[in-house]
Amino acid sequence: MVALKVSKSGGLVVVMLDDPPVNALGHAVRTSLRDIFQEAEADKETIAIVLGAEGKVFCAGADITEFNKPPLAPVLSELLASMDEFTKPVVAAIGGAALGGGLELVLACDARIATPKASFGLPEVKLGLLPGAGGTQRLPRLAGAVAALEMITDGDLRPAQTALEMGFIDQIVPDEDLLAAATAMAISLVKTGRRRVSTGRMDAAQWPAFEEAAKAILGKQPDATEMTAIVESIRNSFNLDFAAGCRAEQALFQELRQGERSEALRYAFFAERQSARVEGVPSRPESPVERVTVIGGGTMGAGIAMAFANAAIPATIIETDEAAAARAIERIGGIYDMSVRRGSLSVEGKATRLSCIVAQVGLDRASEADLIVEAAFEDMEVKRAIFSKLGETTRDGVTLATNTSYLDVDQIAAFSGRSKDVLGMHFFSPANVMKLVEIVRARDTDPQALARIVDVVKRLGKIPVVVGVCHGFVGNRMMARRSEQVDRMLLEGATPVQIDAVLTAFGFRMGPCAMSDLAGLDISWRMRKATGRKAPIADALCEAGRFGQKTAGGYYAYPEGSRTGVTDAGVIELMEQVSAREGVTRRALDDREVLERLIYPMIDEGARILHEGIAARSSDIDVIWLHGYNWPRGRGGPMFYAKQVGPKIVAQQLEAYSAAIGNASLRPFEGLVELLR
Ligand code: T1G
Repeated sequence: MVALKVSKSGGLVVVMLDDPPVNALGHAVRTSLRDIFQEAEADKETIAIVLGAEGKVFCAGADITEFNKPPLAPVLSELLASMDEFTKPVVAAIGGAALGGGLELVLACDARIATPKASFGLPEVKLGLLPGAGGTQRLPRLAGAVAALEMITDGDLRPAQTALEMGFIDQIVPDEDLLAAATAMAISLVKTGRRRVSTGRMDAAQWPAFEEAAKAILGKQPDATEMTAIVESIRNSFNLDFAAGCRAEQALFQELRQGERSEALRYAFFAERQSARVEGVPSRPESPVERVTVIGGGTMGAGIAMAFANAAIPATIIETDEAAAARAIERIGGIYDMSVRRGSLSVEGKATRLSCIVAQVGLDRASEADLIVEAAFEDMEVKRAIFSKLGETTRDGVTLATNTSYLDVDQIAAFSGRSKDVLGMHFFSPANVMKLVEIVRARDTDPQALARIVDVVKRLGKIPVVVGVCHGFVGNRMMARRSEQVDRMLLEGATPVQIDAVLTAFGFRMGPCAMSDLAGLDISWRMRKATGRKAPIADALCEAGRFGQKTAGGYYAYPEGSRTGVTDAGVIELMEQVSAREGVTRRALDDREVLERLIYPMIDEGARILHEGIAARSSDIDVIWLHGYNWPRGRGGPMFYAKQVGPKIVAQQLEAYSAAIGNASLRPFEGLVELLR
């Protein structure tokens, strides 16, 4: 039997899912399950079935790779519906994660026995879908409508104990007793008869609480089509009988499966898992990182040390003097205190993590670690002093990483005299929270050094993306193209409100003007001055002392310390003056032009980055934008979006805007269409 291990003894058939790595219910597995169930049902000697699984994951649900194609029979909903016709009980023995269709499979069984390691979830919502094999009909009938709604709309895991309290599993037993307990339950059901999830309608008494909960959830995410579908489907469990409810659920599922949003979310799921695979780099390092030293205990350094401590990897912060070292520990303590107050960390958890961090003075103390991450001031002379010292004082094979966000990593590597051990680890602020790490592969970086860093970034629970050396690497380099157009469009007549509204309507949590005000306009002003680049509007704001929230005014005004910007007539006036000075006649820009001029130049830069080999795959670029720059997940990423819009359209529009405003920098890269085909 493909992907199944089957054994028979004394009228009992034990079916073990066995399709590593996650027992996904692909076509072959579904076909085998159908065949073995039919065989067992027809076999007079068989009295009951126990369904278990090999491996740490019980079943990750439907095979997501099949969703881009029309479904092949038997589809899961049909297979599970056929189980309702059986005359013999089926008992699930769950010793790992039962997710999506995997949970729906066990809900279609007569009883569910789990171990403490088991967990349960319906994460379809994270793929822009709803459960499509009876989950929205069976779970409410077992756990109640409100509890089911919460579980299906948040898509998060529930541990076995919670599942028992919610009422959709029957028993928790130790690992070693799982099969025996499931067998005992099966035998007892042979005597008492099958237990089916009721095919009747939901108890109407639950309706008011359900409607109230549904209203709250829909209010929070009005655009998430899958949320509306989930609510509608659970509503059907009140208004339709079971079979009709399942048919309606399947129709909603197929509709969402073919939608752009789910396609983008599924793409993101696989892109995130693929980014850790790097050509020429071993998937397992010979010597994994066991302890780290972080040079600099400022905002980034402290966040980086916390990221390691949160993964129980000891971190030593190196500072220039005792006071700075004490400040670093104090800053970290303060951040953990906030988490404790918010209830996302226990007091014990804080103590454990803090015990993983020490702060010391002097670069000589750095050599104990097998990875050193430099997070000092963004100045090449500071990098030279640190890396030449580290090159002398640390042993061969210790990986030396720089957290620079734009400086030349090859040059920094040369300072150390050990360039094979040097690379970039570009964390995003706050480093203890943001999931992305852009790993910058320098000219001479040893593949083993890369393997160690890709491995340790995954152990931090973060997403590694390996990129080449260029100014701003991938993310900031593409962001620069967007910022250039922000300034240009403000010069031509757009307003900060319009630009931010267009991008938030597209799905970003914050627009570029509000984001610059939050980060501080003076940071990029300093960089422009250092590299001789101009941004007439932003430069004028900075010359007027408007650095953003920190000066109570940037693109917006922030009266009385508020953190929400309001339009400032003074800014509009200043922009009109700069336009006049620059000889630009202001005009009204429509939202489509604003959106396309914000996003298409980034896509163009992404194509250049691919062409230069700075990024290995367009999906890597998308992962960087999803996890480093809050690109809306339901849009997949800039390169994925380009494919949805059509690379030809992107190139044509860039050509058109370049001609219309006489701005050569908007001209598309000649290889764009071919590269994104
Ligand atoms: N389909 C296809 N491939 C899958 C898969 C799935 N459901 N789940 C994982 N993989 C691949 C993954 O791409 C990777 O491949 C490898 O397995 C290991 O995964 C009808 C509609 C189970 C918690 O959303 O959350 O059921 O990169 O690296 O960290 O209602 O995978 O090695 O080539 O993530 O140990 C709903 C998705 C489907 C669960 C394991 N199910 N999976 O995490 O390993 S929709 C999900 C996960 C559905 C029904 C509906 C995690 C995991 P590769 P991994 P992990």
